[in-house]
Amino acid sequence: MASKLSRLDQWVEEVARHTQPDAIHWCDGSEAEIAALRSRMVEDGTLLPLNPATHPNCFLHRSHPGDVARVEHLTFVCTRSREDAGPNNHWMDPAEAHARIDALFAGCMKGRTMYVIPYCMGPIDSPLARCGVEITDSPYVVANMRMMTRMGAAALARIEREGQFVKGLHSIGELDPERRFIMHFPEEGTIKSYGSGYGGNALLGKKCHALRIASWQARQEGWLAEHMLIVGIRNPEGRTHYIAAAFPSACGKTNLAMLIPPPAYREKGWKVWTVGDDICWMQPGPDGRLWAINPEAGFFGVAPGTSAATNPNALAMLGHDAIFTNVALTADGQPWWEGLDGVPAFDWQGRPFDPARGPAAHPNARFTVSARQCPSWTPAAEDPQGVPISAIVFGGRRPSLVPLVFEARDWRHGVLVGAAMGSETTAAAAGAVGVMRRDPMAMKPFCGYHFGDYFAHWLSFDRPGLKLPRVFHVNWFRKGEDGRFLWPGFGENLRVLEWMIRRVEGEAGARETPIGYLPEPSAICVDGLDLAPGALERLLEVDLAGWADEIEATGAFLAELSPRLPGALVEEQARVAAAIAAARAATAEPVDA
Ligand code: SAT
Ligand code: MN
Repeated sequence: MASKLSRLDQWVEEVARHTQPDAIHWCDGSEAEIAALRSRMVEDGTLLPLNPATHPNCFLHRSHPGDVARVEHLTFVCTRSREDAGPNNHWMDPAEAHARIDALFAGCMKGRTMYVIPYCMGPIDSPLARCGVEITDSPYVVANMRMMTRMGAAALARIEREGQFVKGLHSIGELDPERRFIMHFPEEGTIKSYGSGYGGNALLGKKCHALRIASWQARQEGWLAEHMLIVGIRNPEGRTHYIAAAFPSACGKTNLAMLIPPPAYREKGWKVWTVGDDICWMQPGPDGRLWAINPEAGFFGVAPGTSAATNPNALAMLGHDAIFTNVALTADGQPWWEGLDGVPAFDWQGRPFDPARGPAAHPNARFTVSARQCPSWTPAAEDPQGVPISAIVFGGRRPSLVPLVFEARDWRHGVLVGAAMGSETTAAAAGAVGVMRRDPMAMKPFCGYHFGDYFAHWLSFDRPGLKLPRVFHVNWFRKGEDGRFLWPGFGENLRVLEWMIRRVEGEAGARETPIGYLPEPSAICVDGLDLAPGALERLLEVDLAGWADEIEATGAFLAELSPRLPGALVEEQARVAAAIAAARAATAEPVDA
């Protein structure tokens, strides 16, 4: 009988025959290996060494200027039945998709080395973790995967033991946007990505495996693969609560995950631990709670805006052993982006900086760094059983209407709140920025199957024996009439998390409204905070007329998922709509006195 590993060997051979690399390199994850790769990339200009005095072992990578973000219009979910991919995905028939992308792969690695990267998503001994193998012709991808996943010999050993892995084939091709596809075959556990070297398109362990393929597997196997950070918060009583929070790309997940408590909170003994900043896999444990791991081992964060004021932990972890992509450069070879002190000498394309050409760093410039370099990193991130989740938080960029925080009535309402999420678009994906779009659970670009089935899967957790987390919604991005943010955000967000934790512990009261439970303004501690007069009241008001429109829009959006939209969600939308209508009727001025 063929050994389990031979399935991998066979596939590697097959790919090599098709792509015709000059050499094949199996990555072991060793220091020697990365050192050799780095020197080669420095030699050919793929990496530029940064100032070794200020940033030892740090490098700058300048991507092709047309390859700076995820490309959703070229990203496909290729299921046998079109319906299974849902209206939330671009779909192509699997046979056609294979044929089209295989044609691009033919001979594409001639003159290049083909790297075989065995990796594990999650702590190497965790039953919640899953393995994959990425084949790529990009040494930059290898260097990034080495930080973002548990890559190399240990992962290969697990794959050998289990005989199971997700197959990911990647080539930068010609970096031609006309010859670019990111294809997913969830039924085969396969990913094929051609023509881009950018993070989410090329580091296949991340969005392609850990979200699109994993969400599909999670549904079959009864767990959840979510676009969520995981943060641990220890209160002064010494109890640590883990919170999982879903926000769209570039909406502050990394900042929230690495939050530093305001001084008064620090003095009282509050402490924040970072488990993950982007992806969360969770499943019910023997005690009925949801237990979560961060499948990643590093951070691929947005650089612009990261500063000593917004995220000191991130800044501290970026002083050594990091890769920067599309940031600007100071005259003395330090990485630079908007939000940092100092002045850039060169923009992200290496041209002398000219403000007339726009920002110096690309708005989606990124850093890649091992999670262990973060000062708030916790060894709990390596716990094979994961961490228990006390609360799930949804949020987006909503300049108006949506309050600073509210809590869902129950799980079913929480699923509706997540399904109704909306946010203004950001530079993390190609296309217009600042346009409001529905982004349920921040999974619009990442759910590997029909949203209707996805919501049904979420609802299926509402069953006897499970002790589900409370569900909240936050909005750090509410603006006043003057266009300025009403809430300071960043470290001050702990004030809102404190209310959530007190709710979880059964200590905080709440005001019941048609959209859920809200804190009274007095329940949010604002000591030491310089809020505009009346700002907190505005942040916590429920504009019933606005919400009547919002819940109607939610209903219309959900209706597009029929007939796969679960009836329970339809009922829940109707329940909230009726509650809003009743509250409006009760508060309305009598028409004739
Ligand atoms: O480019 S990634 O998808 O890896 C980052 C993001 O957009 O969240
Ligand atoms: Mn993300």
